[in-house]
Amino acid sequence: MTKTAIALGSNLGDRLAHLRAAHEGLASLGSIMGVSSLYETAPVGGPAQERYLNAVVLVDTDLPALELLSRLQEIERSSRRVRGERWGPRTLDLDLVAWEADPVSLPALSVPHPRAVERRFVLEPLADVWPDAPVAPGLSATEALALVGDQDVKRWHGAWQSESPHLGPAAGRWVIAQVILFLVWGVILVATAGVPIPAWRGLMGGALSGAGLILGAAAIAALGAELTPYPQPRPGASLVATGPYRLVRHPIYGSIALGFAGVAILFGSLPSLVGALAIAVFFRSKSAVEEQALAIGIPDYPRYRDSVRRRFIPFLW
Ligand code: A4P
Ligand code: MG
Repeated sequence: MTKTAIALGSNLGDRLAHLRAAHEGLASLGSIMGVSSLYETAPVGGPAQERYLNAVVLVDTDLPALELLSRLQEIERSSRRVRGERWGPRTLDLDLVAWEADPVSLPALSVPHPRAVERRFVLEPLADVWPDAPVAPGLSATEALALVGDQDVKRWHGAWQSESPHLGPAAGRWVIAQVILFLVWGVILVATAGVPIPAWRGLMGGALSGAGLILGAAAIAALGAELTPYPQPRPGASLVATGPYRLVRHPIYGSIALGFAGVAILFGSLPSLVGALAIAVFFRSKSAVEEQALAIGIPDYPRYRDSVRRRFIPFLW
């Protein structure tokens, strides 16, 4: 049995589904000894292309080297991999990056993979599951990792083979930051509210908060069971592409920002109005993070996002 690290990469089609299919295929080559976290990575080399999902799977296998390579290529073909431009986009790439055996350098196969040592998208997941993996003579994955620069590599939490990748502890931090922001906003409002309320402020503030309320209620109704307490999709969630706003959580954020602005106007509090603007900016950042998770778990999401530009408040933002 030879412990062997296989690097998985995909940046075409349903990337996560391709990686999951590869994981299943690899299980037929021996026994799976470890599965790294999932990483979303900027493309390295080749033409301008979409971001990759990368991971590493450790397999203990009896297969001879070239037989193993051809089985990997067979798995790539079952994900309809088409070999075009070098380093071009691909549904699935399986590279043999390192093993617990002598290095080989054949025309069709070099192990360790000659470029593994300079690529964070290989080394980070590899170090997750096999920190001592030999990636070059006398160099382990962890040592090589300390030498490579800060390439754009983002780690996702969760067992990607079966569950939706998620933000991990960062999700909770976003929620806590939001609660604190709301509380601070409330304190500022109480401290600076102006009464009595003249009619124009009542009308304008009331109309804005009312619009926020309607927008929020419609968005919650449209999301139904897909509404999440945390900024990440539910396992097995599907894209909500119907209903009045046809959007994910953004109309709820838009409605809260609108509502807060309305209340600030109602009570004539300029600081709270500025606070409502800050809340809008906060929601924009939070939703950008959420969209990254959605783009992994729901492959239709990026196309959908490009087709719906004003996702927070229809016609406005
Ligand atoms: N080959 C030789 N050694 C190996 C090995 N250790 N494992 C030969 C697998 N194959 C090996 O590979 C070309 C030939 O390499 C194979 O026929 C095999 O005999 P390929 O998969 O047909 O083509 P390729 O993958 O485009 O070429 P190459 O040079 O292997 O590309 P790389 O180095 O694999 O890079 N950016 C990000 N963020 N994430 C990625 O996953 N992947 C690449 C591909 C580029 N940029 C990327 C990513
Ligand atoms: Mg390859």
